[in-house]
Amino acid sequence: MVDIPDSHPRKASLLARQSMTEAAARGLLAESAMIAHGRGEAFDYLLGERTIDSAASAISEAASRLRNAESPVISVNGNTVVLAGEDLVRLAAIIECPIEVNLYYRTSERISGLLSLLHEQREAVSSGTPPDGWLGDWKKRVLSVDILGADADDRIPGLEGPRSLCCANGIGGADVILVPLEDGDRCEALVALGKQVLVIDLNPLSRTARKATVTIVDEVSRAASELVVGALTGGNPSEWNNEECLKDALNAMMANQLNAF
Ligand code: PTJ
Repeated sequence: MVDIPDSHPRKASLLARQSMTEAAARGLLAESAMIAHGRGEAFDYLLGERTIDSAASAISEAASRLRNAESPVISVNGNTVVLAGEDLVRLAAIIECPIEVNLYYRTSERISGLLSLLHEQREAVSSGTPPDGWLGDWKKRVLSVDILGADADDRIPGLEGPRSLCCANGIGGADVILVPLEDGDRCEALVALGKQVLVIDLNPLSRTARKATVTIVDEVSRAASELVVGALTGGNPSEWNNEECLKDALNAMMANQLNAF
């Protein structure tokens, strides 16, 4: 592990790269995970590596929808567990929903490796400090978070092969799903089932970003930490205009870069 000084302007990005590299060496990531990560980094660079106002609004909207859902679930893949697992465990504890490991490039080794990492993260979060504003028995609540994915007993209709597998008591039965870094086909298939699909994707042009119910155009670890805050403070869902949110993100990227000259 290379020691990166606090003064380094891109410390967070470099630490994320280290975590991804280590996770890849442990076999937890898809072979193309770094390509996906690099694409995300490029868009984050354009954004100025910050949470823009429209993303903050999307985060509040997503938090409200999760709070108001009947059967919410947080779906996680390799990149997401490595970059934002602990905050998503916190979010699941507050919302009282399960987390499901659901992979695009599914192998039994990766599923069990990611489930083990999530169990470790749940243990660490349960003995850590509760988020500001939390009232109650934090440890008990965190340890009650169900971590699903081992027994995929359901399928997402409209998708071929192993990527359609899911859990009936997770994604299969959910009305609202938070899916960071989702692929376009699966996002579309979930929306077609009448589910609300809340995504986190730095690329506002991706098919996922355009098909989702609410798109948070932000880096997954920043967004997950703000979702924890939003889940403890959030209000009611609104009439959400996702297209406006995507246009705002594109404008923010262009304005940010043009201002650099
Ligand atoms: O773990 P698996 O098998 O489920 O595979 C996960 C990946 C991410 C490899 C797989 O889902 C994939 O190939 O994804 P895509 O189709 O490349 O899409 C990833 C999207 O996430 C792209 O639009 C990226 O811009 C975006 N992205 C990448 N890193 C981040 C991100 N968005 C937010 N935060 C990031 N750190």
